[in-house]
Amino acid sequence: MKLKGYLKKSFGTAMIIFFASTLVITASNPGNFEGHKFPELKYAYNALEPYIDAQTMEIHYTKHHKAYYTNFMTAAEGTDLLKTPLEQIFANISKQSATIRNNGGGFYNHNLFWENLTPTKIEIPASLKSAIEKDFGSFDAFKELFTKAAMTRFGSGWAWLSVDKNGKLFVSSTANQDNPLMDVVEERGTPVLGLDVWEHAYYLKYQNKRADYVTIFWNIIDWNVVNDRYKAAKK
Ligand code: MN3
Repeated sequence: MKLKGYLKKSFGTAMIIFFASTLVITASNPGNFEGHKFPELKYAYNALEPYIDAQTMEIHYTKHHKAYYTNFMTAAEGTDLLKTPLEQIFANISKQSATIRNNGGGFYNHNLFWENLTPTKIEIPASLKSAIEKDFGSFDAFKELFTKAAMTRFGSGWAWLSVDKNGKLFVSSTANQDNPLMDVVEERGTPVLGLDVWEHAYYLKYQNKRADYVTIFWNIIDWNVVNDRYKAAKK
């Protein structure tokens, strides 16, 4: 009896220590963040042809995106930013330099953009489709709004589909490399789909015809990725 009671007590103590240490680990490692990594592309440079040509993809990924990443890492060197997920940095981006804002934004936005794209046609999951229909009236109304956001962004920037703090979907556009996670933009939320409307994203194939590039975008969206992000943002 005595031994049994002792074992029971020490098991309880062990469990308390176990849970306490789990809590400490969780608190110091939000989302198990392991540092800022330059992502691998999940498809070949020519995989999105004829919609996006191989040369544009290669330059965009190896030159533009890589430069944002490198410049961000250089500016972040020796600071806590190296240990902070981009989402958290963006929430207080107004307190950071323009270098961190532009390059951290460029690094994150392109990560999201490549993940959004697919060489294989993917139908939109029914649950996401009905969420879009509920929040915009119809899928075509959403498409029209998104196209307008992409077309009317003056100069360089992005068009977004995001989830606001009430779980509602909305369309917006941001300048330069800003995004809806930043505390400096008007309409804030969690982006689930983004379109790069900088000229470097389309100029080689489409020249000045941004409208043609926005039109082909609908053929190469990975709706499963968008749906996963939507579900995560709603939690
Ligand atoms: Mn770009």
